Amino acid sequence: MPPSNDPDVLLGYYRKMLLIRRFEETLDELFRGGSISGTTHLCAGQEGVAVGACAALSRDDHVLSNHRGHGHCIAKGGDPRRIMAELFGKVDGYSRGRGGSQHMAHFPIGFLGSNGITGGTIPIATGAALSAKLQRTGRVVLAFFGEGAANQGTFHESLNMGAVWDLPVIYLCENNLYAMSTALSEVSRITDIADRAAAYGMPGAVVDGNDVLAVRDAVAGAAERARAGSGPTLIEAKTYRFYGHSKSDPREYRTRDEEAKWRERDPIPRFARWLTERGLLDGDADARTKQAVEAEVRAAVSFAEQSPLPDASEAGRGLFADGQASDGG
Ligand SMILES: Cc1ncc(C[n+]2csc(CCOP(=O)(O)OP(=O)(O)O)c2C)c(N)n1
Repeated sequence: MPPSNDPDVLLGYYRKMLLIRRFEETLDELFRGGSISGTTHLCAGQEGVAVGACAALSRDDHVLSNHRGHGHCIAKGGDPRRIMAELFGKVDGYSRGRGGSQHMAHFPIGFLGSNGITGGTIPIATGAALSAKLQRTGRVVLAFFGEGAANQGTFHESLNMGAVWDLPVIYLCENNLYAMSTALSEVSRITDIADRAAAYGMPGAVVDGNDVLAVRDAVAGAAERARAGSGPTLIEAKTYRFYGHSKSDPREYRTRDEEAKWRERDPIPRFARWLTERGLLDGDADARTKQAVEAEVRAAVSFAEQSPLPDASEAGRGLFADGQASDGG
């Protein structure tokens, strides 16, 4: 079924992108203020990819997310309160406070987990797609990963296997130009990761990652192909992260001028303009949406602050496949 262009659906994408943006900006403030420890990788600037991709999937479909995963989780239907509680290390977090930013999962919404291992999502998604195929669940699996991860050996092995077995998997590369401080141009003779699809005999497509509808439509096409039993697709979404790689990154490897140019392509105001031009959004509705989003993020922070710390006896739970493994709950 092609994606819906019902006004409420479209406004829903806008709201979700705003929610992810405010969630990430708030996290940045909380880290700077010392309320949260550890590290984090913010996805501000890349909301169009998360929301567009998840809009093309059903709740039952599976998503694998990387270290830059808060937006993926929210886009797949994750509750910002529980994501925030996980970041605070509290018991109401998706991993009961033991995983933090890079290790949360919630199986009921098809979020099979974020993953701190660069490239780690790619083989797991391939395995989940093999399971879906063998069990005939009709599910599609989507792996998010960066262009840096596309140079891991597991990228090549997994895509080859996914293609040979016609698995229902979508490999979605978020090319934000830099892997930590390394520009793609320093480590690849090609500029489009999607070109590699030809080597495995699957379709490859480049899409504007800052255009939520372009991402949605590309993923919808790939999902249809996967469900029809025709195998995987590699989609490369060109995008940009507005913050540094992680919490402490002075961004010396890129210019402020380049950053300003990408800010002009910010997926959120861009989609707001698109909605406004079609009479679907006006100033009042925009202000109301932003207020509601702000309230939702504030509520997530209060929820996380009030949630208890886990009991010390839980520290070892979910570490081993001992029957007490995490339920992804
Ligand atoms: C196997 C492995 N090697 C190295 C790292 C350190 N590391 C963390 S994020 C990152 C860069 C990932 O870049 P990319 O895949 O492009 O994603 P982005 O951060 O740009 O979203 C690296 C090298 C890691 N986490 N895992």
